[in-house]
Amino acid sequence: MIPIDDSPIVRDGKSLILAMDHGLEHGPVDFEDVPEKLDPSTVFETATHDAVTAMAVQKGIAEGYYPSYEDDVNLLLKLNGTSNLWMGEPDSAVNCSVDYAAELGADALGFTVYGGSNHEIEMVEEFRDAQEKGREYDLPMVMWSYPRGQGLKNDTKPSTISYASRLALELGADIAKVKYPGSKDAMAHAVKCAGDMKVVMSGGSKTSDYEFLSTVEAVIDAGAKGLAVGRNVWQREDPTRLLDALEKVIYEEETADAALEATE
Ligand code: FBP
Repeated sequence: MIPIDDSPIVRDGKSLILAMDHGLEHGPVDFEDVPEKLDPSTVFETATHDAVTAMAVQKGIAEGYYPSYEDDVNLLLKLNGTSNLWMGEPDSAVNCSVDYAAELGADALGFTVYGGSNHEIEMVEEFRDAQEKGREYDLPMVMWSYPRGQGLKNDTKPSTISYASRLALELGADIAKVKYPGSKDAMAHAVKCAGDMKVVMSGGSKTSDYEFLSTVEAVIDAGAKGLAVGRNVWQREDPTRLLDALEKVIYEEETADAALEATE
């Protein structure tokens, strides 16, 4: 962990990372209800909102679309990723080098580690190479810390999420992106396990405005430093309105009720 409060991907100590790597991770199915979002430019437009501190994409999307947005959006280059077509034990191919991410204008790096997978050892070794190379460019490293694999029946139980945040600290991440462990107390424990490293919540599948904002309110109360979210923003009809509300909950620490009322 290095100090990253001066990084462009941090605003007032917090981050809101808009993720759009789902076409690789889940496939086009995530765009079925919002087919216009298959055009990555539409999500880059959303990422120009002041609340968004970085947009997380894979190399191909960065190559093709980031040049038009580099003045308005901070780039988080996701270095590894796997498709849903892969049926083996959780693993993630390294699709982009740190050198190339820097060349593409990355402000930060992203890397998935599936702790507990039978491929954990190789994934952690790949993470080591990326993390150390990233230090040469002073690029913050966000770990998608997602314990999963044949030995893990429940990948969101409190002890698993605490382990996920601790593992990210020990391996040298600057931000750990973890799933919501089901309660504010469990999130507070995961935050504590991460020491001074920032923990952000992973969005998950789309829920109602109120349900989502209430969960974000709970994780901010628990000491988390923001959000890395995809579907709960860009699958919405009006992503800007939700980002207006998220801005209030994350940076101004308002309640979900107050944020919704103010943005109606
Ligand atoms: P969501 O907010 O849509 O859940 O996106 C966050 C994210 O980590 C994406 O970066 C990634 O594509 C997806 O979730 C992976 O989710 P999972 O591995 O749980 O299917």
